[in-house]
This record gives sequence, C-alpha cells and structure tokens, in this order.
Amino acid sequence: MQTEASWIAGTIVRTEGPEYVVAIDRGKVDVQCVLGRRRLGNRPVVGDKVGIELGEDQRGTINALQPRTSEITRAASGGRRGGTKTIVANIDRLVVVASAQEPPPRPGLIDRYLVAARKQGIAAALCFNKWELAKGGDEALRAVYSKLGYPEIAVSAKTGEGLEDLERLLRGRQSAFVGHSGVGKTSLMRLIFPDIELRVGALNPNTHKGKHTTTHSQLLALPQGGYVVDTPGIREFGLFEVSSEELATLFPDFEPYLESCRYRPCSHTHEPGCAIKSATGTGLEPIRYEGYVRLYEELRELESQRYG
Ligand SMILES: Nc1nc2c(ncn2[C@@H]2O[C@H](COP(=O)(O)OP(=O)(O)OP(=O)(O)O)[C@@H](O)[C@H]2O)c(=O)[nH]1
Ligand SMILES: [Zn+2]
Repeated sequence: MQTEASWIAGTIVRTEGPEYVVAIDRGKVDVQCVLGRRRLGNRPVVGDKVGIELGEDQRGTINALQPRTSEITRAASGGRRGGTKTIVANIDRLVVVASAQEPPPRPGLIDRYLVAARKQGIAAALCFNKWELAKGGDEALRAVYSKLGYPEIAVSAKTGEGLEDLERLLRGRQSAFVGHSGVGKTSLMRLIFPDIELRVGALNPNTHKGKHTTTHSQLLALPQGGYVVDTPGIREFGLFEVSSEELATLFPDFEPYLESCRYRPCSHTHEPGCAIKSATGTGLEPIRYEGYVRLYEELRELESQRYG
C-alpha cells in the first residue's frame, strides 16, 4: 500500500465500463485504472481530476477525486423520479452541436442544453455542423442564437469549411461537445485531431438519425492548451434540478421583460398582461417562446408526478 503522498495526479480521459483511462504526466501517459475501495463521494466521469495509485503491473487504482469546478448533469432517461447522470466534469464551455440537415436542428433540444448550462454555471456556444447542406431557413436559426450573445459558428466536418473558427472557439478552453446523435460530434473531433483514431457512425438511411456510435465520453488535449470532450449523442436531455418557477430566468433573452408582467408570479403561459408573451414576435423570437412553453409544461408535469 502506497501512502497518499505517492499518489499520482491525473485526469480521466475515457471510461470503458468499469475501467477508466487516466492521463498522467501532462497527458503524455495513459494509465488503465479501476476504482479503489475508498469512497470518492461521486462516481468519477471524464474530466475529473483524480489521484491514482500505480500498481506493479502499471495499472492504476483511483483513490481520490478532486472537487469539481463544474459538471453537466442530466436526469437519467427513464429515471423520472430522481435518477441523474453526470456527463462530464471540469469544463468551462458547453459546445452545443447541431446539424443543418440529417438530422435537422431541434431548437427544443438546443434550448435544453442552454438552460442546463446556465443553471449549472457553464458558458455555452453553438456549433452548426454539416453546413454544406444548409438551406435557406438555417441562417435564420443561427441568427436567433447569435442574437442571444452565444458564440456561434457554422462548420462542415465533411468539407473542412469553418475549421479555423472551430479551432478558435476551442483554443485554451475546456469544452465539451454535446448534441443529438448523428450531428457529427465525433467527425468534428476527427477534424481537429486528425492523427487520432475515432469511430464515426453511419446514419440510419431512413431516419437520418445517428446510431449512437459514441457510447462513452472521450477527452482529447489541444496542442495549444485546453481540451475537448466528445460525449455520446442522446435523443432526450432531461433537465436536472430546474424548477418550472425558475425556468424563465434561465432564458437570458427573457430577462429585460421579467419585471413587467402584470401578475407575479407569472408563468408566462396564459396570464393576461404577460410581458414575455407580448414581446414574442417583436423583441423575442417565437421559437424561443415556444421552446419555453414546452419545457415549462414538461417541468410542471414532472413536478406534479413528484409532489402529487
Ligand atoms: N454531409 C455531412 N455529413 C457529415 C458531416 N459531419 C459528419 N457527417 C456524417 O454524419 C454521420 C454521423 O457522424 P458522427 O460524427 O458519428 O456523429 P455523432 O454526433 O458523433 O454521433 P453519436 O456518436 O451517435 O453521438 C456520419 O455518417 C458522418 O459521416 C458533415 O459536415 N457533412
Ligand atoms: Zn409573464
């Protein structure tokens, strides 16, 4: 048994079932690890800073988990009553990836990620991939989000268009790619890290949806500092610890109007004299308001299941 002083500091860069891959020595060496017997408080995830004990077989045991600076957690699918899943730790920006086509962008899903990032105190940016397939209306969708002040880029992993913008977006930061399955997160990783072997999935020819090729997150260090985490694509992203009451405060574009509703509290769904509703179509984008109402109703539904 080694003493705590001899534990080696590292970062979890990949998880494979019960196995963890921990990068040590400034990311130069990967060590295959398992969890030790010590209680860590949290289940470690990619991005976590850990202390490992190196065995004689050069495999490691994770004995310590550093406090996280941030994490992205969602409600686990199926686990409507409180199951949660932390996707990644210690990132400073969530890069929400959507594709122009195949699959078409889902503003509702984008809004969920933005709400989750804001709730969990992480900056967000948008990356529209497959831009060589973009149609007329797609520019308008980009404009919705750039008007909100989010850094926002359009790229094509296929043609390489926009790669410089992507590199600039990621440089020096700890980013995680999130988004629907099949939007091209892993393809973008391949574009940024051409020397690393990563599996890219084929789209289902009928639905144009991804087939969930990436089943585990993977962290890759950028040459000029910072890193990028590729996370598995999902179809649904259940919000975690967001109440229906606070939802509007997590829509930054609603902020200028929140104090002006006639009734308070106002759910902004049906009340007369609602400032949010009356700003929709003028100062506020209808697509954002519609997204809000859908999320609000979903949260209400969950709350009524939970509290009866
Ligand atoms: N036309 C076009 N196809 C692309 C582009 N980027 C990725 N694809 C294709 O989209 C499909 C899905 O790509 P992936 O990179 O596996 O998508 P993903 O988001 O990582 O998917 P999951 O691992 O399921 O989350 C593959 O067939 C890619 O070849 C692009 O810029 N243009
Ligand atoms: Zn209102």
